[in-house]
Amino acid sequence: MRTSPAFPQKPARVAIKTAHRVAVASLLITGSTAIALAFGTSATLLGFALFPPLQVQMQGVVLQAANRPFIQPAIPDAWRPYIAERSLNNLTLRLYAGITTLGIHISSNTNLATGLNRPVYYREKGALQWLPAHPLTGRITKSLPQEDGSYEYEPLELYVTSLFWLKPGIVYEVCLLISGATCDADGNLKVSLATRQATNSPTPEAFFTPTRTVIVDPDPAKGDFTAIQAAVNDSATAPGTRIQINAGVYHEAVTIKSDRSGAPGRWLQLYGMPGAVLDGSYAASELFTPGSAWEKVTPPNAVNGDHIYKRPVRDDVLIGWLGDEQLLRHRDSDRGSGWKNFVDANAGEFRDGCDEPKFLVRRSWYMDEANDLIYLRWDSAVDPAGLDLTFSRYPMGIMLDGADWVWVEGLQISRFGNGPRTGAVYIQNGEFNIVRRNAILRNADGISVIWRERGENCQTALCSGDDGSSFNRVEDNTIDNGIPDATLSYCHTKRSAPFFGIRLGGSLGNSASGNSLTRIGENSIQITLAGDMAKATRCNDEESCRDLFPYVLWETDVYDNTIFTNVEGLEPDGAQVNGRLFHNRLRNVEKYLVSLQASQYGPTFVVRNILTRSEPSELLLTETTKNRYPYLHRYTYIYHNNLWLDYHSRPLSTKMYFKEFHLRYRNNVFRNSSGSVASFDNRLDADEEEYAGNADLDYNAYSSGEGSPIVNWVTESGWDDIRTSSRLCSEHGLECHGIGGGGFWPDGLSAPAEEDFTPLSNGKYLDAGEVIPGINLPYYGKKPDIGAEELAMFKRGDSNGDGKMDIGDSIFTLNHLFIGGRQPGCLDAADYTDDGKVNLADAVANINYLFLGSEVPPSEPASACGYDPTPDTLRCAEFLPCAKWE
Ligand SMILES: [Ca+2]
Ligand SMILES: [Ca+2]
Ligand SMILES: [Ca+2]
Ligand SMILES: [Ca+2]
Repeated sequence: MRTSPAFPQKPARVAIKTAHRVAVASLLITGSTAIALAFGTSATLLGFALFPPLQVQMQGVVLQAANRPFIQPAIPDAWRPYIAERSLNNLTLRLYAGITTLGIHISSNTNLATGLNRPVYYREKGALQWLPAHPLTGRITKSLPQEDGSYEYEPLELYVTSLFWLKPGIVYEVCLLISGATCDADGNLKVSLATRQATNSPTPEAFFTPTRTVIVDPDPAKGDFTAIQAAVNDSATAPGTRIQINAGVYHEAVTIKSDRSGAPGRWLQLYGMPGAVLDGSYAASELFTPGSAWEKVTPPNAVNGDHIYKRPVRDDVLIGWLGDEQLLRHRDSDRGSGWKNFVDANAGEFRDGCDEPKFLVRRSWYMDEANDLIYLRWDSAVDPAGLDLTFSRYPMGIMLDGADWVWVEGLQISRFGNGPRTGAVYIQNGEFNIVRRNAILRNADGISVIWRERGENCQTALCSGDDGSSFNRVEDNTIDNGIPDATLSYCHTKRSAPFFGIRLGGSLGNSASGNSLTRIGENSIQITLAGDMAKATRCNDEESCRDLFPYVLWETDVYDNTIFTNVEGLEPDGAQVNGRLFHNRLRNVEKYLVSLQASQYGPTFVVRNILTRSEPSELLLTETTKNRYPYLHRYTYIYHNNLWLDYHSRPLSTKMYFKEFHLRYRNNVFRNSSGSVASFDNRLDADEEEYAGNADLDYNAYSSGEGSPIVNWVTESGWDDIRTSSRLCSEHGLECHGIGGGGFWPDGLSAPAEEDFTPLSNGKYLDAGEVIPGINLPYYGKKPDIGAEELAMFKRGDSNGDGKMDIGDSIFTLNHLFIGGRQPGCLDAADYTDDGKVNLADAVANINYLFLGSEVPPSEPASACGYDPTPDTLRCAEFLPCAKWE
């Protein structure tokens, strides 16, 4: 029987690792009589919120722990617990903390079904009015494959999955409407929770003080160990140990298994000092068979001008480099069938949109595993003996196999990837691990966080870990796979090798934030269960399709990443619930900026991302091979993104081949300088009785080239080019509040060419959006602005944004200017003199006015909330005293 780390199952049937089950409230109630709830703190939630990059920390209470005790750390005074105030018969409520959000999942296997398809409301504690949380209800029906090949269907489980952005420092009440029409009626389920300001949080380093430090140094005289693995393996290496890795190149692959785990709050830390390099290279001189030489070969069907050389090797290798650039391996190297295609590019088919056969990649190579030969193809006559070739000896640089509480920081990790599952860092079935501030350069894959089931898909050596792979953090790393510009295209790299930047395929609460990714080759950041897509292609009927996705990923956050000069951007394919991709910047991504294809559950949120490219590119949503995934249920929400492109034939592409399909766009900016902005393909599959639904678009802004359609509406009867949002509204009921269309109007944003998408206070984007509870609160002015940025109102002089002007504002400004203090959330507010600069003069003018008799008040707006009347390069992103929360 399979196990699932995150999917709720009947406890009697499943042995699961429960440490990651956060703030689980299993509310087992008979009639109206509440049984005692066991309150305790959740170590797991605490761990996840350790160093909040945004605004919120949360502290939870486990209402009922499952079959393992939770570790209970001390509760900081300012934190308050979740409290369940009402409960229901045989109902399970889960509160899953995201970064700034709270996901709520409610399931029941009883006949409460009719009571569960209900909205969730929230409010600040003490407020009179309940606000609807994100208006979403989801349903998941699940089957479990049995050992004899049959399926056992669980009773219908219904989920309410809800979401809202949390405001810091506030206690919220959350209400699930069960009984009656309002939350105040008796019988509803209520929970309260507290959030905490992040600004007073300690730095990450402060969360961990090593109890013991050992030194790894290439020079035995300078350290305790000369190899990292030896330090890990040492019997004295206990939780809380920092393994300090001094400068030097370490030629090894490091494996950390569960028996070397850290402990809650006491990580096992691999801490690289400047110059510490973990290197997985296999020098050509080591790899080639001794005494051998390159030999030029001329296959009869070789492409004209190709120069092909071969040489015997002592080992199979799959990833190679020429200098610092990755040399694309022929895609069929490890399948034994590609020789013909390697030498005869004309035999290859053309991919869509590719102007070369997909198999033709100059400067590529082929591994003949059966005969231990490497073939090198060059586009000119070179002597390969003179090339600076290296290959990867190991699949993974640092493998966490079931290990928890391991922290990897400060290392350069390079030239790993020799195998089907690869990565500079590979976390498998591990929890609370942190991979932070590393330079992940020239590997096949960057960082993988995966959960791997035991059984047929598990290679024995890699399956020793626990179930579950949760609450791992991948942050502030630099990842560069070294794909050379000449081959950095979808036509060349797709399936040439597994090139991922970051792959989040773990169980619950994994995140990737603040990473910088370039020259990746395929998905920059992917959210998926390993094997999802490959399995889905074999999904031919409802029963087998359900079998393919028995596991789900909960609460995966991808935010504040920078992705530039890549083939593909974000790819949330898979079986996630509450996959959230927000505040990312993607620039110059060649093919798919955001690609959503197969997804069983949803919701997936794509919020406030900025996507730019001056050459063909697209935000591709939900295109699939016809009828490939007909049984997937999905909820996708596209809010407040800027898609700013210069020509592509289908920048925003949507096809609808889903049985249940819920796709909603709100408050986005879609711009294409020429050509259509979007295509919506409504053609029915031949064997589909009906297509699944419709995209729901409203309050979006369109601009396109003069005379270009804003939307291609595609049906069996052909393409309809729709050039105005009013026609979208009148004919399809879409975009009845949309703006734009029929022309190219880049005005209204500060400086799009410089990627400054701040709305102008007199532009079309200001206050043109729709309030989406839980998503775009707070906002400023009359309504939320359209696009990724909201222009904040402010009162000048209140530099620290606390609602009053006093000496604290000068101090705050001076701290920022001279001792590295936090930048004001609203720089315009700190610009007392409104000269477009924040400097000493502003602090001095403030002090003069407050204390020294100066009669020069701050420039307007100062007496009331307002926008900056004088345009400048300062930005006002946040000024809470002027914010609206409902
Ligand atoms: Ca606004
Ligand atoms: Ca102030
Ligand atoms: Ca100034
Ligand atoms: Ca100004």
